[in-house]
Amino acid sequence: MDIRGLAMPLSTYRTRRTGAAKRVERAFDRRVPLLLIGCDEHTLRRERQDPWFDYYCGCAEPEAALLIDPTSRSARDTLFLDAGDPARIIWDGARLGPDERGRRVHGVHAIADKLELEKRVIAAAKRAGNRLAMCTREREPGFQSSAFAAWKKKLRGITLVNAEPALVHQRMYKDAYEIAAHRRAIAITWAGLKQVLPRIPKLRSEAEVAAELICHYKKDSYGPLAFPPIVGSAVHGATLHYPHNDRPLVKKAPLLIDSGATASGYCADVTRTVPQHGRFDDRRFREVYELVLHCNTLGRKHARPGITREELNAIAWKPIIDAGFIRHHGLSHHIGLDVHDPADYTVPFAPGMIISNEPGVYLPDEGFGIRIEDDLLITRNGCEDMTRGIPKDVRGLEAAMRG
Ligand SMILES: [Mn+2]
Repeated sequence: MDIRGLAMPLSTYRTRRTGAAKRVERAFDRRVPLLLIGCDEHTLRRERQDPWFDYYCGCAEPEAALLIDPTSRSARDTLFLDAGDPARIIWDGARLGPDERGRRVHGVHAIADKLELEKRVIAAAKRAGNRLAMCTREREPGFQSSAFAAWKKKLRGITLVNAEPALVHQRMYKDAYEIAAHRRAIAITWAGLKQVLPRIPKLRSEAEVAAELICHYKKDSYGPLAFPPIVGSAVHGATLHYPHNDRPLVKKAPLLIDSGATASGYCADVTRTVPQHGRFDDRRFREVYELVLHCNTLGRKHARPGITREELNAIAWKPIIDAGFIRHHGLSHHIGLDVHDPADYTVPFAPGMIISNEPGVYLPDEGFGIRIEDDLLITRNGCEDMTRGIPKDVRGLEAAMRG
């Protein structure tokens, strides 16, 4: 049978789990077991593996769970797999089961049947003074947060604590493998944009643009998209998270495209805004475009170790605010397995972090919105614009649209 998931070396997952156990212990002043729940079959097929679960074991099997239990004498890291129903194999394909093979493939200390999970979790929590750690968040909650809520209901007499604020300090720093995966995601994204940009004058609708992009982003591995593309023609480009992509293209109007492929689960997040006929000949649009581009340049120039997100915001948005426009969103978010990666923004930027650089001006009354979004890797001396190969100045974009 084919093994899926496990994008990183097994040693990476092991090191991450050791780091997680340490961070949880530090955060709660004692050893507390950490429980991470993998997606159920339905969510996994529709979306992707939960990023927290993926980060700590890379397991792509449905209905799995991971218990990192530093109070256990015999085995700290136990992966729980669903034995599955043999009659389903002809429908869903073979699965890795809770046996020695599953244990070896995932490089964990122990493997157990999913049916054992609740009993084992309760025993572990009891050893830790009736405490159990899981991950949850209020903004953009996702699968792990639902699991947190479900277990909170289920567990009586056990205090469920949120490990996410402690664990984000691991995910904020990307290693060489993660950076390489991010680069691949950007390369796929650019390959798609490169094909689709020159076709825009021939296409009729936002839907056609979005569908062609998705086709290119999926060609590599049929992996998930970083997020559903935002393709906003004219006034729809002024809706920050425009979800519909169903209106006709408007000749000569600006078109905002915010999209990204993934590679090994890591997300690219890139926005370009182009005139649909391929020329920046509208004076007003070009004037606002150059302003946004200037702010994007400022963001890149000042993104470096030691600067906080708020300090970078103050610098990069200033020309937009001075020109009398409104700032509707932040310049940067962390990017990783989640396109909006969970992070602690009180920590200044540091080498290994990957952040977005995305100033924008949104003018629904004038019938357009402009956002120019790059992915920056913070380096020792400043940053690397990982998306620099994707044109963003007027000449570069006009050339890209000529094909
Ligand atoms: Mn973004």
